[in-house]
Amino acid sequence: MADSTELRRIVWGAGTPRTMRAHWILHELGLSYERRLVGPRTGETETPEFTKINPSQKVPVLQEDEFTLTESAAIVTYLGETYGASRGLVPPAATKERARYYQWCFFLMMELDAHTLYIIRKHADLKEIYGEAPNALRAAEEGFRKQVQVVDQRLAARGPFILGERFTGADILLTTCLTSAVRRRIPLTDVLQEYLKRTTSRDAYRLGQKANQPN
Ligand SMILES: N[C@@H](CCC(=O)N[C@@H](CS)C(=O)NCC(=O)O)C(=O)O
Repeated sequence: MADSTELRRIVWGAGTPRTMRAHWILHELGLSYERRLVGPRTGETETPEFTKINPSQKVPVLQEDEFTLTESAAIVTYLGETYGASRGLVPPAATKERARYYQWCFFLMMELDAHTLYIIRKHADLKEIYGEAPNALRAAEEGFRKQVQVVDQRLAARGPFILGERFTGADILLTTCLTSAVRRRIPLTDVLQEYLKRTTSRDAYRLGQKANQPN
């Protein structure tokens, strides 16, 4: 584990499944950090101070001294690799296992998060802001149901976690996608519900959830 005792570490953002990913991995690693409870659509991500930190005006953001990192999957992978390699939170670089880790991370971020759940969130819950888009909504829901079957089959065949025996950063990404789906009342198979019970019963999940409270 890299020595992190001298670093000032800050997580910007709380209250969403994507910010949860940063809080959760930090609790898996037992690393101390400060929280800045900036919330989306509050105007707080649009201040000049925050825009300097993340020009895309989005959370989460991780800072370690002068180093600033955005994108929840990148934050999980960076922290997991830097401080959690001995626990296998991210498989070793330049191995087939790492390639498989990336495969699942990119799949989850594109197929379950950006292309589907985020579209559903924007054009259902937040339609007052982003507008109604029934066709996009239907396609997103269908897309989610289809792609989540791939995860279901993988877990049924090669679980208990998405890479097999070991819990990794990819499980943080998957769990937070599935909890979003549950919130949107998208039905999940028994395999996925069992998986969620397994990952959300971790102490670090509970602590991360507490830290992810917006106030
Ligand atoms: N791909 C980014 C997405 C980040 C993102 O969309 N964050 C939302 C909250 S979940 C946000 O900050 N939205 C602010 C806004 O759109 O005003 C990640 O995974 O970190």
